[in-house]
Amino acid sequence: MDLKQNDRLVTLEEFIIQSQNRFPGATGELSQLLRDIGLAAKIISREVNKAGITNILGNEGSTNVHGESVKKLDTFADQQLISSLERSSITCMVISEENDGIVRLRSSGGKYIVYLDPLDGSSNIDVNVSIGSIFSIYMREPRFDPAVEEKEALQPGTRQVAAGYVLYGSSTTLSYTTGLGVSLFTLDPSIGEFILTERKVQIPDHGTIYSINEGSYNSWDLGLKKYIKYCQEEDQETGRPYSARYIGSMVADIHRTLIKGGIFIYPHSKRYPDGKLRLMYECNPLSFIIEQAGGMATNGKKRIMDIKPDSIHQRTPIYIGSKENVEMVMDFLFEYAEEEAV
Ligand code: AHM
Ligand code: MG
Repeated sequence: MDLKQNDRLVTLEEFIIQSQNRFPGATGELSQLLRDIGLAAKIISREVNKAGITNILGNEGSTNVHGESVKKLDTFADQQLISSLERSSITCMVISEENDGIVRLRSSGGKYIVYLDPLDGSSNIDVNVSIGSIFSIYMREPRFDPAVEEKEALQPGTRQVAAGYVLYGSSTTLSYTTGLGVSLFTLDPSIGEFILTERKVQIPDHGTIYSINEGSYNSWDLGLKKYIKYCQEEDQETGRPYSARYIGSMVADIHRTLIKGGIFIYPHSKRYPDGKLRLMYECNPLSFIIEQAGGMATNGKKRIMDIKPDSIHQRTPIYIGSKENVEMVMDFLFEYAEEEAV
């Protein structure tokens, strides 16, 4: 880990400015946007850490657009991120898990569109388990009229200009990419700064952890059932049986996968025919991160970031992680799809 540069710590702000300086024509707007998200993340981190001692835990009493109960912290995180983005006038539209339609910001001339999952894994808040925030950034296409429309936000993941996540765990970490590798920062609460912990994170090509909610086993496709059995069989050469780890907060499960390797799967099932996780503010940004670190992400048939979105809240199955593990599960899905079809 390259914690220090010239023997001193590098903050998120410095790192963003240094990165921007490598591109002489850069306007600095994307850098500002990333700094705005960094600031909101620090405020959310503070609230998450004191959630147990203030009265912020528990249901707010409403349900979000997907019929799930909204926790107070979800709303808090949503508002912090949106107001932080509003301040610098470079974002025209926000799409967030907590809001049904698009949120038009006052700066309708801003050239960025931001997708947010303000507090992912929120069912884990009450039990003091890691949760996170996810963001995904696109540019507006110049051909559109000044009035911001939802259809402008329906861009495939390959068009993301930046994406990242903040994990509120035993420490708070922030990872982001602008397409030039993944950088990882850790919040030092004593000085209130995110400090660079790794400049170019690489996911191992092969990992020995699989991560899936096995409660839905009976409604999986045959290929997936066979793959999970394969993970559980003994084989010294490939390190099997693999370990099973499932936190139930996608950000936390992906962070572990990024660092240790392995595979995270949320497939389609009887309960979730299109998968549970959202394409635009969960799967695309985390796929961008994993791909930039050398991993892979598919929906079982095609690359996640190549999916052309039909709606801002659409769901997708996802198979994501170390290249060799994802390729292996794809082989199983392909082989047994034929058998199931017969
Ligand atoms: P959320 O955005 O409402 O928190 O839901 C998404 C979460 C993911 O973080 C996690 O991977 C998944 O739901 C867990 O779902 P399940 O409880 O069905 O395993
Ligand atoms: Mg979520």
